[in-house]
Amino acid sequence: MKHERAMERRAFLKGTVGVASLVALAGCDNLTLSSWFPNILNKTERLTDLVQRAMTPTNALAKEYSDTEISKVFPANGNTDPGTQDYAEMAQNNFADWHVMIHGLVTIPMTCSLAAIKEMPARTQITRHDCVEGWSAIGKWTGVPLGDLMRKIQPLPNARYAVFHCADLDDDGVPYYESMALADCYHPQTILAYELNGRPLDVPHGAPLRLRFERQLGYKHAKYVVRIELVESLQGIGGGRGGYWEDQGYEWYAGI
Ligand SMILES: Nc1nc2c(c(=O)[nH]1)N[C@H]1C(S)=C(S)[C@@H](COP(=O)(O)O)O[C@H]1N2
Ligand SMILES: [Mo]
Repeated sequence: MKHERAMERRAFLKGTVGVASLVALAGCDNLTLSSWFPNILNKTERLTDLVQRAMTPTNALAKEYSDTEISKVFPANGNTDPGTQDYAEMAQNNFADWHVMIHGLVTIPMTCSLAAIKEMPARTQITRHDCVEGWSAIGKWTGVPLGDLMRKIQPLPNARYAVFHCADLDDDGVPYYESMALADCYHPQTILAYELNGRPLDVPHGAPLRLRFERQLGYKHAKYVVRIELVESLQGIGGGRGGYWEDQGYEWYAGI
């Protein structure tokens, strides 16, 4: 029995840890492919991923709506334009130069161009957004499931949170950021969205890439995402409470 289990386990590991995970993603550059890399491609990473998914606190889906229920107007809230020279230039150029960097406690850090993100299999969902300021709106979001990106970069066993760094700053120059538990990255409705209602995201709604973290309040849905950092602890990042609004007293867990 024990032996059989071991065999099964080996077969399982063989099946899931393949050369495939080494193949670079078109439009994405691996930031490091050093000599230690092949060692790291071992059972642990892959199992961590599977365990993370199995442990996802609640895998329940947020309610999805029909096309006819989409709000006529989807308000824009918070920062509605990063307003930096850098951002303005990228917007001018249709965000052709936009990249998102995924790094930190990962096996394969990488940067992906917007075009590369758009070439990956997409998910579309019509969901309701709830802002603590007292408004809700239903919108149709299209983007790449964050779990798919996680399976490419392969979190290290000690990664516990994903931190989303944004391109916008407040009037005091404090950058917007947010974070989620690693397990929530694998929720099927957690996507890096690039379309709202069938059109590329506009600047007020977070162009060109914003997080959709369904089942959580509006402020968790980071807009203008430029960098995703996997960390073990949220201490030392921003004000240390896991997000721009959390640093000002909002709850980190904003489940609805
Ligand atoms: N980068 C960034 N993300 C952000 C904000 C922001 O100011 N900057 N505001 C948050 C808040 S409070 C809400 S309700 C939603 C608003 O998204 P929308 O402008 O697409 O409606 O974005 C969230 N994400
Ligand atoms: Mo909000």
